[in-house]
Amino acid sequence: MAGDLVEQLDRGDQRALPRLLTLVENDDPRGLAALEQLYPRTGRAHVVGITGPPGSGKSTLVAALVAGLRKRSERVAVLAIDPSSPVSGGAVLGDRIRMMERHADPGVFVRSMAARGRLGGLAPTAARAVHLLDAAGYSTILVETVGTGQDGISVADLAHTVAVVQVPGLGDGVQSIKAGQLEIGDLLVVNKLDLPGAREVVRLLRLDVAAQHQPDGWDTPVVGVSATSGDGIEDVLEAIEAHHRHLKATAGWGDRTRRAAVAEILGGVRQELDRRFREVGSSDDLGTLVADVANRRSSPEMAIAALLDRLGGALGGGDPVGDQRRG
Ligand SMILES: Nc1nc2c(ncn2[C@@H]2O[C@H](COP(=O)(O)OP(=O)(O)OP(=O)(O)O)[C@@H](O)[C@H]2O)c(=O)[nH]1
Ligand SMILES: [Mg+2]
Repeated sequence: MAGDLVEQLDRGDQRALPRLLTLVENDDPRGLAALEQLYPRTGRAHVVGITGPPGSGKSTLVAALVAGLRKRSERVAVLAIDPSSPVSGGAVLGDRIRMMERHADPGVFVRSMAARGRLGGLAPTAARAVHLLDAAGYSTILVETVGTGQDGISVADLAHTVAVVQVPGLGDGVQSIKAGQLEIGDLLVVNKLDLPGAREVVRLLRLDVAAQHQPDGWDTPVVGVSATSGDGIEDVLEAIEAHHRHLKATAGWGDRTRRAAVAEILGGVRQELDRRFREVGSSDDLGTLVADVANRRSSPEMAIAALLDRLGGALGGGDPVGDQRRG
């Protein structure tokens, strides 16, 4: 079945894509088998993360960027992770794209994904989704995510280029920007430029950026935009493209690609370890171990070692030596 879907995708039939994404999101082995086939031909798409506080206008911005990229004949896919936080009352991204009548455009694909509470953070499920979109031939993949900084979730682990969206009225200008948020930005986008105070945020951020040391020779641009009116959208697109060119002209592209691979591999290991740990943790074995520790028949350290032993065996795909002995 996964093979059929891959074939379908190869023929350019995009109907396979939502189904493959669902399989991958559910950690279905058929989805993973399809990815196994598709992975060698991925790595071409430019992955752009759009992150920022709830209600800062990320979805509005993404919709405007999609329109701009389509004018440049780019095929664009959008992955919205944990879209539309209840706090902001922001519209679901799909609605915004539909409002722009892009739903009938085969050059645009939009998908929402819930990542919250998933083991291993943003990677690896989101990374797998990105690979599928890449394999489907989308040249730009926009990933919208609320930058909470919790759960080790970082879009910087996924994207070649990260745009951090800021808005006026968050309090004391630059001071209000969450620590760690600014640093991951390859470009800083001040949205809602039509609102009072926005130009002041641009000015302060520029001062801030100028004071920072840029080790890779990239000068982080600060771009003001009004996503609703479209004012400044071209500047954002140009900054994204300039960063793309910069990465390609330097070691940046390879560095970012390796960084994403590390996050995906380690996230995957953590996810699998967690899953197996839960299996062991809910088994009768654990009850026996707990009883032994409680009765002082065995020490907690011995129980820990016994559990780790079982996990290690499980990860190694069973115990080949033991199997041989038994077989
Ligand atoms: N004045 C003004 N309002 C804007 C602008 N861009 C977006 N908004 C409004 O801000 C609100 C939130 O916009 P969204 O695009 O949903 O924001 P978001 O960051 O995607 O929100 P979440 O996904 O819920 O975190 C909406 O009411 C938008 O209309 C802008 O440039 N100017
Ligand atoms: Mg949104």
